[in-house]
Amino acid sequence: MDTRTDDFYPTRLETPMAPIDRLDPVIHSRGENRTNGPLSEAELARYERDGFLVFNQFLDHETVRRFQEDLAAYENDDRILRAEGTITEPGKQEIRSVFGIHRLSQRFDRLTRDPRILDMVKQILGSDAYIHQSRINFKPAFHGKGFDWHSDFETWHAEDGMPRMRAVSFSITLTDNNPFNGPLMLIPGSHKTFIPCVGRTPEDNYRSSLKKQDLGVPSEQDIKEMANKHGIKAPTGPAGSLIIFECNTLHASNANLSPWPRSNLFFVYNSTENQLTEPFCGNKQRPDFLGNRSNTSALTPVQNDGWRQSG
Ligand code: 6CS
Ligand code: FE
Repeated sequence: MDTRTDDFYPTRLETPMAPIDRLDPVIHSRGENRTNGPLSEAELARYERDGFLVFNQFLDHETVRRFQEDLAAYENDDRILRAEGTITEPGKQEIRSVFGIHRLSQRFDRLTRDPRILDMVKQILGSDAYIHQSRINFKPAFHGKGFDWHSDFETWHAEDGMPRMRAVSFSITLTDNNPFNGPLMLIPGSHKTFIPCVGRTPEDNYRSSLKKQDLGVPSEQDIKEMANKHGIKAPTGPAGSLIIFECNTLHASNANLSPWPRSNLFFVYNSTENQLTEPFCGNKQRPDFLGNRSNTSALTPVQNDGWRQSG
């Protein structure tokens, strides 16, 4: 297949290609839109430099407890277990991820539209936004598997036709994340480089990639160079913490051999000015629960009283 002329981030190639510099801003808002928002200039500068930000205890204990109850109920809920977006661990019946969670639960849907979250999203993306993808990743105690190194943008570009780097993930921890239960690892500064990956994408790749990703993973050499240059960070903290990370930040997580489960919630916001096109890998579009195309108008805020820790 010929490379499209509007493809600024070529990937899934037959032969290796050198990493390329990011072409898009990291913070898309300017002037007053940049300064008038919940994120301070110091936080914005850190996000620009590292490609992520961490706020411990973003949600209050009571809210976290209610979400945890919802998660526990999902594990025995036939509607969830049979849902298209529910992915089980390789070779097991244990839940690994539930995609499209904001469509399954009103509580999660309201959280995606929390005014403070939306104000931060606007400050980062410089426009209105909609949910490109939402999910819960469960990592059960003792046998939860890990996630290989990748940039989410690489997949969303190749497999969903997301044209530019103008999306951001908000991850809220619903259990404590500690050094032993497979917390998210990130390479600070990696968001400034796009690493083209080798390998043609088979149709319906997601059926295997969501259990274990083989395509769209940078070479070990590329990861090593990035990590030697920038180091690796694995933020830990209590349940209810928030990690905001840029769509091109390289990340991974280890298996959970600890006796403590780890569950994190992810909402991916895409700019309304960065609507999906046809997938750049040339395949058919992925289902809506992975790359939402059916509801892409600007999210409107809803007040969630008592949802947040003060400060
Ligand atoms: O295919 C996707 O969209 C998903 N895959 C990975 C490994 N991370 C981002 C996203 O949830
Ligand atoms: Fe990811």
